[in-house]
Amino acid sequence: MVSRRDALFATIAAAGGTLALKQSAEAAQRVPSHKGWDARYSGPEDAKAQPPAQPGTDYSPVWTPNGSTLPFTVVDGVKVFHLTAEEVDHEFTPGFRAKCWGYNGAVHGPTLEVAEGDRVRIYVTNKLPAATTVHWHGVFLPNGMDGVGGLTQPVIRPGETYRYEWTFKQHGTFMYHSHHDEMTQMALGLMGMIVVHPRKPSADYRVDHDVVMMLSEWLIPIGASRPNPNAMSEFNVLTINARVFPGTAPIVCKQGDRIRIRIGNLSAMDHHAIHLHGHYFRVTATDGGHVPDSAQFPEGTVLVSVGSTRDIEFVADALGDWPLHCHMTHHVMNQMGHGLPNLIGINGGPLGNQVQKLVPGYMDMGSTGMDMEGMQMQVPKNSIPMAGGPGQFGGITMGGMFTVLKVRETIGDRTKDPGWYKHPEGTVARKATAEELAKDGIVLKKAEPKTAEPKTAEPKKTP
Ligand SMILES: [Cu+2]
Repeated sequence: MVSRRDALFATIAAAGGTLALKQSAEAAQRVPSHKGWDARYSGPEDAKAQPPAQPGTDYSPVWTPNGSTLPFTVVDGVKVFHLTAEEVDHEFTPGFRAKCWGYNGAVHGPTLEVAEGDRVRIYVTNKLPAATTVHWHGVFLPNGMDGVGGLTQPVIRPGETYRYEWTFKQHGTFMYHSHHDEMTQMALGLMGMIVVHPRKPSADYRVDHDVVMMLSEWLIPIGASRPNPNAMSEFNVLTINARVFPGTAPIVCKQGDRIRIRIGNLSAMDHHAIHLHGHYFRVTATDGGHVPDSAQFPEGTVLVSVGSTRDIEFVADALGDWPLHCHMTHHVMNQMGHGLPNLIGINGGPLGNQVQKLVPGYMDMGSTGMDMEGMQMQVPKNSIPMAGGPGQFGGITMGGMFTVLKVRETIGDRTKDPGWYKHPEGTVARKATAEELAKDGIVLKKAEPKTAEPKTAEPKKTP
């Protein structure tokens, strides 16, 4: 049966004239090899554009924490988008900004959200001082739309506007990024996420909260106003959607919600092991498509390697404030956690000032680790302390690639922070009392007084 909308669209497409021709030319560029390999894959042979899918009606829109979704207009049945590459004064967390490169005034660019079968036309305007291109990472499209400077198109020079056009033939989580002077341009932030919804969502695709996360990394020397794109290691700003904790918006959900988090990684050099507390999840899709149900297995940590995406899904069944973070410990530290001299075991005490003269960068807190017991450390202008921010029980000693999954019995707006979890009486770890220790037979040894001479083992006699 042909719906009124389909008929309307067919009329518009016919009036457009060249669209059908363009699409048959595109379809001829790829053989339908995937059909039958994955039943969910609709395949590029279904190249015919469908009526533009509408958010809220044809799909449930995703949410990009600390970001936004790219708006579109519809012209003759084609969704028209406009990206402008430009310099952006970007805030990583309150008190810490840098001049980066982004799209439409944002770092990273807004999420490009469409549905399978959508015909899109994307204009890219270059307001950067250098030539650029946009590559649509993971997306099946005509070779000449792939956005690789020099290989598939001329570069977009400063001041120029280029036009990309194709029909989305697959669904899933993908990314877009500059594919010209990648080392510089991606290090400065030129990237964003692409979400393509299935045209006919089956029941198992239903989620209550569909969250988008781009992982990336930067080297921004303390006090510097721009990221250093020449870095190959020693990245000191590790971000989720270009924000560091405590500047990362929490993921808020109602107990029992089915959650999907679409994670993409366009870091320069590092993979990220994203770990979720209090829950397990399944990897349901990669940038190569849906993982068949029979191939999914439960996980607590997913490795998102550079240049890949992973969709994870789980039921948020446990109330509380649960960390979601990279498990590489240097990736949950901010600027000042890197490159410090090792002072573990050194008792600075009143000598701190003298040590400071001898050891550049010395700060007293280095001698037992990085915990500041929630104290706000004095930091240089436009920089962030090495670790996180205040929590309800003191300082949170993690920053960087860290956010919080907040599961509540009742919620309002999923995009608003509900504050810290109110723990039921008797469910929080606390200091043990002497009576409790005695009752459970725990005997604490008194610390032995320190001797001047360290004890050395008797040398073994050789027979
Ligand atoms: Cu990491």
